[in-house]
Amino acid sequence: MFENLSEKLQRVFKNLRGEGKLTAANMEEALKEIRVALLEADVHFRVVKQFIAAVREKAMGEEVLTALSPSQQVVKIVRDELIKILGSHQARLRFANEPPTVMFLVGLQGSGKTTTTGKLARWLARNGHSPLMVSADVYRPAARQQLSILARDLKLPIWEGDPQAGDPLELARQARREAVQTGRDVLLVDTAGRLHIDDALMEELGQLKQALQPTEILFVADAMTGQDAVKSAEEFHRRLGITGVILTKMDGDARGGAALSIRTITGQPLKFLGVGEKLDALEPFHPDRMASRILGMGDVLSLIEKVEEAIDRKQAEKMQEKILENEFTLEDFRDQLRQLRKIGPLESLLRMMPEIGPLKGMKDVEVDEKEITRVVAIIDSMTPEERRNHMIINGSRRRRIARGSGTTVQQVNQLLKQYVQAKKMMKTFTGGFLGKRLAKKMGKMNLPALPGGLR
Ligand SMILES: Nc1nc2c(ncn2[C@@H]2O[C@H](COP(=O)(O)OP(=O)(O)OP(=O)(O)O)[C@@H](O)[C@H]2O)c(=O)[nH]1
Ligand SMILES: [Mg+2]
Repeated sequence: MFENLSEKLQRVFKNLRGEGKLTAANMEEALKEIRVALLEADVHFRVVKQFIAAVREKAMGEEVLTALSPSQQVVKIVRDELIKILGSHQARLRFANEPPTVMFLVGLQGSGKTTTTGKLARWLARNGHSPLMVSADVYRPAARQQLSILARDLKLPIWEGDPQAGDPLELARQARREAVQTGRDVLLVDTAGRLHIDDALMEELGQLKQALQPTEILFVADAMTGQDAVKSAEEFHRRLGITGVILTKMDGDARGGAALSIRTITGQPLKFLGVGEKLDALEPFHPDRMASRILGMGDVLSLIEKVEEAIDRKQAEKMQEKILENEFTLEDFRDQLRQLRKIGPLESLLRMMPEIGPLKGMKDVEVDEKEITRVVAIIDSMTPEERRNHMIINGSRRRRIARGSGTTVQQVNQLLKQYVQAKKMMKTFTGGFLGKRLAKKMGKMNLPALPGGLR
């Protein structure tokens, strides 16, 4: 997602780099290109207009008569404006004063409501809540079954009710009673979708809203449908009142226009992104991170979150200390590799990283299960002393290790190289801070500090 927009914006910045200073002429040229890039990314024309006007005003304003280079100025202004249209700060889920908090997931057919109900239940459970799910989609028996299967996979509770039940209202009420009785603090209500917004659907959702007084009405939209997603969000908000949006299928080749438009057009924030079919493919939406992603800085923060979720916290802290002390040994490397297996395909993680510093070129590294097994075998064949200090592993030791692990000296060499590289990489992003190289790079771009003490 956003690849084209990223590329085009970077080209604009690059062109400006040659300019001595910002003038009305070169700025207008840049603005024209930014405008085209946004429209091509399927951003709503009203948003584009507003965006361009804001960038122009800031760029031409007195505040830019500074020592900054034109390209630096424009990157900063564009980034700030991107964050603004994306929502300025992270919009968190709200919870009722008195549990259970009721959350509806609404939207058109096939937008991802049921899947997202499961993902959200998982996310809530992992963030200190105890969700109960219910499907109020009585029109297709398979719809309720679909959520039951997800609940079973997740090992999270669902109110199934009478399989023949024909009244969504009754089902939802029963589910809330169940939530109260079993002390569940969030009730997630998956609702039926329609091909188009029609009166019957709105009527039904209106009744459900009246009866259950949800704290959140989350509009689930398929990002691939672009401006149609924005239009239906607008319509749902007008007729029902939504409290937030979840854009699904952001892993596909959506151009990103919906994500960039929805906040301005509906006035309601994006709260989560669906980034895959699996149940862990849900990310809280962070405007600043998205802006960085669009500007091609990669999404280091999301990456760190993912890594941290998979890695045992205590162990991660211990590891962080070691890295800081530069005591990250081959043994730790082996443990890290074992942990990495839990995170998922390394390539998809690497794709999220910025193209900078020691990470450059790492994107082509493919780590498969077999390789991890081999690496673990090699490290197991070392003596404890060798594992603590790789510098002592000379030629004859390498030959012995290769023999012991059933590998070749080349493979041992390769592993040692990878270890040194990993050591550098770990230093770059483990533990919630970015390495010196990234900080330096960001300093050059004159970007404001990232949240979470990332600089
Ligand atoms: N790639 C990708 N697929 C998704 C995502 N979210 C949902 N899907 C897929 O989209 C399809 C429809 O998802 P559902 O959750 O059944 O959609 P729904 O809104 O409940 O559909 P109805 O109940 O028929 O209205 C399924 O094949 C999901 O696997 C996502 O973030 N990424
Ligand atoms: Mg469904």
